[in-house]
Amino acid sequence: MHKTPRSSRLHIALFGRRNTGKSSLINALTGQELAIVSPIPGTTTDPVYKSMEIPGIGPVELIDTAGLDDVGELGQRRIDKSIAVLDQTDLALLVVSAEQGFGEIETELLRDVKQKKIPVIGIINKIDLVAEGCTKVSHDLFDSEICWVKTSALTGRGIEELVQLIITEAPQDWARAAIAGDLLSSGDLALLVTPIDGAAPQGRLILPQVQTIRDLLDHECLVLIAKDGQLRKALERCEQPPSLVITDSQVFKEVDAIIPSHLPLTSFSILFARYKGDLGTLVRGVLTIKDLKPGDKVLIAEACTHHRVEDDIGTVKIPHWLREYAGGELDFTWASGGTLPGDLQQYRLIVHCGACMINRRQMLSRIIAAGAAGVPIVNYGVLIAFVHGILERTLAPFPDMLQILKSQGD
Ligand SMILES: Nc1nc2c(ncn2[C@@H]2O[C@H](COP(=O)(O)OP(=O)(O)OP(=O)(O)O)[C@@H](O)[C@H]2O)c(=O)[nH]1
Ligand code: SF4
Ligand SMILES: [Mg+2]
Repeated sequence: MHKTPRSSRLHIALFGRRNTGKSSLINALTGQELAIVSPIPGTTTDPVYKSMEIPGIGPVELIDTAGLDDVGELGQRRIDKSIAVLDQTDLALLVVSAEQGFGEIETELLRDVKQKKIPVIGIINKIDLVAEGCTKVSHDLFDSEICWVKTSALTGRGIEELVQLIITEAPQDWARAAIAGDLLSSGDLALLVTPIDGAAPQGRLILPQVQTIRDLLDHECLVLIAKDGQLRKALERCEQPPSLVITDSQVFKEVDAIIPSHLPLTSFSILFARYKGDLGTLVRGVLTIKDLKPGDKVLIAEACTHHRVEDDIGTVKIPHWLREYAGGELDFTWASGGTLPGDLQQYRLIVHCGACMINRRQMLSRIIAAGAAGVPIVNYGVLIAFVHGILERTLAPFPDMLQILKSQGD
């Protein structure tokens, strides 16, 4: 098992003149002091790659580059290297300083970016240094085809908006991230455990199982599928142990007891929490359940109005589990449909459904909205794993996530 490979990460590269704040923006986006920042123009001299989780987006590769207005022979070599980064860029961020403005250098970069069909976001940084409405970036720019955002890497202004734009402007194929195939290599065997009980639909597997199988096949993996009752037999049949076992959460306890502890085991619901959202944020969110107190407001948000069954997960099971953690009654609000309510700040926790009817970008937008309101968010899949005490093992294939669990003292 390994971290999200570089190739599966969204590659976001920052371009612009020296001293516009490219490195500072990397630090502001990640909330960490990763890139070297200084007032001396030309601090970044070579492309610098940082593998990062951006809260709300997930795994990305951020590429810092040297300024496009560097001078001299050495400077030109640096510019050439910066421009070469375009060939591996999924999304370009063009940074201009609000004090300095837009010129030939930026026009040229936009021409290259357009030619290569790379989506681009324009950033007017250092907005804190100029009076409102008084940037040197001329107004006709805003009529251009690209989106612009005003930021201050120093004060954090506009960073949230920038994250939203990254999500909406990122190329479509990035939105179709892998479900499980990126965790394995070509030819690896995945063992899938799919209980078929009275609740299973007639004559077919459920959609997340079908999608996982397709994803594994697309990644040239081998797939063995067994009902929980036949798991031991399936293991005996394997000449070499499977590289990953994926089970329905309902039978996790039984599967956990059978699958040796050195074999990676996860659940469909965890894989889908990652596929549909930002697993790191959801894991951080679930850990706040332990701090719930009686009377806290909890929003249970479902993305569609589906048919409710007896013992419904959103209206019965989850409220019951959360009351147990809080040690008393909670103040629940249920919301369903296209948008989240506008007044999120009032909630102590947001619990979101599995999001099967909305796409990754829509779910990420909701995660960002929760983050902007300062409210932890978790989804059904991660919450179920947590309350059943299986979160740690289901996260084992994702070392970054285990790190989050450890750092939050779980
Ligand atoms: N006031 C203000 N200063 C900023 C902002 N962003 C960056 N700076 C400052 O501008 C200077 C240059 O920032 P860097 O992040 O190193 O700029 P860069 O574009 O990476 O520069 P090079 O690596 O030289 O190309 C530093 O002194 C930063 O503290 C901002 O939004 N507002
Ligand atoms: S998990 Fe799917 S079916 Fe259930 S509420 Fe969410 S979007 Fe609708
Ligand atoms: Mg720099």
